Amino acid sequence: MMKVFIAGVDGYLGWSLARHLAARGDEVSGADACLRRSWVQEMGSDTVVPIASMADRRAAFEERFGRPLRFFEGDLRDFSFVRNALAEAQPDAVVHLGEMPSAPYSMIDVDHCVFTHANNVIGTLNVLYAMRETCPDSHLVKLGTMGEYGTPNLDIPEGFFTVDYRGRTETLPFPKQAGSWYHWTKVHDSNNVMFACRLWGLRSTDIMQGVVFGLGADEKGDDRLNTRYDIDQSFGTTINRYCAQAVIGHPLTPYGTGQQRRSFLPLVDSMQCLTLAIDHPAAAGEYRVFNQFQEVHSIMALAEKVRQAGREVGLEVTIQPLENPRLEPESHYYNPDHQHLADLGYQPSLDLDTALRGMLTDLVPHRARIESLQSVFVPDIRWNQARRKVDVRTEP
Ligand code: USQ
Repeated sequence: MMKVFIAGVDGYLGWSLARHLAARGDEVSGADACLRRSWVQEMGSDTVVPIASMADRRAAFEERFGRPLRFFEGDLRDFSFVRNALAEAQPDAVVHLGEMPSAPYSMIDVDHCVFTHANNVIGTLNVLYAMRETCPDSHLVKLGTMGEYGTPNLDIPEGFFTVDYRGRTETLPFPKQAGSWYHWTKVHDSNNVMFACRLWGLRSTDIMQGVVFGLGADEKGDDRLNTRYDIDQSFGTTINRYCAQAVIGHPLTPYGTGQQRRSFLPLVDSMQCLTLAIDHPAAAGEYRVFNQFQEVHSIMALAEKVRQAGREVGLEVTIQPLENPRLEPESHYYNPDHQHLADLGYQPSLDLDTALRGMLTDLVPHRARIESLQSVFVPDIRWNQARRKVDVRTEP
């Protein structure tokens, strides 16, 4: 039995992980300001799979797992809040998922860019200082992103590579070339976490995770335990949007030529991998990096896969590429390593085609709700346009 503290326990990944760990007998605590709910509303959207209030989630959690989820409601930007929560929880592992996770949201205007930086970078610094003060031997599992690397014209190692330069050799962090203000906050976090490990002997695993997809419905059918599922341009990831589009007959929306390549993994495998990291902590003072994904695909190839999966479950799916609202290379080399998690025993739990058919089937009961939200399928946040929209949400 481990004691695990999840920062961001109300989110898509955080709530799934709380359930996953409790089901195997871990003692779970967590913090959240529940801001994700407001950000998605700000996008004019809502979770397609309805989720319960945190109070109802906790009641259902205790009924199911026979022990409470110890919940700390508050903001990671408030250092004394973080310190007090960790001092009380005394976790073996801190899983930090408590960040603003959307590239498009961070690109809306100066307010959203600055908010994303303050929220993510300051929150992480507070977690690091609070761990040093209250639980310095605890293992920090920090959620980074594959997007930290960008799409260099080189193979991408797991965090570090060895360079020969002017007759000397050194192992160095792989250069980061993030593609949005959000992705840069993760780079800044990585640097800060790496430095804290060196400075104070903290132990940390920095997870470079690919794009996650899938529904996190409760397997025993208690709706209060469901995880959210977003489909808007900021918080809905590609495959989740494609599958929702497919079930209502909306054309799939690859951006531009669709030749952008990304790494992907299902939500259940994200849980499997985070658990492997928790169960195999880094050594004291060690900062290590795991690239966490199952497979690499182009955005257009994925659209074709969703079309094929749709055909197999009786859905007529069309594809209508949209002008790319983002500034990103559409034709590029992409070959990231992912050996560390495999070495710890990660085995993909299902193949992509099976996963897609399952998602389409599971989304059919939510058709009416997707139809009512379908205006969010058309993106209007443009990377290269400066505009100011001042209602950034900083309160729940
Ligand atoms: N895309 C489309 N059509 C859509 C939505 C997206 O073509 O309807 C394209 C984007 O232009 C991009 C790619 O799909 O080329 C991925 O976009 P995404 O929205 O699925 O994912 P991204 O913005 O990269 O961010 C997501 C998560 C983020 C995480 C990241 C992992 O929101 O939290 O860090 O995936 S990674 O992509 O590896 O950086």
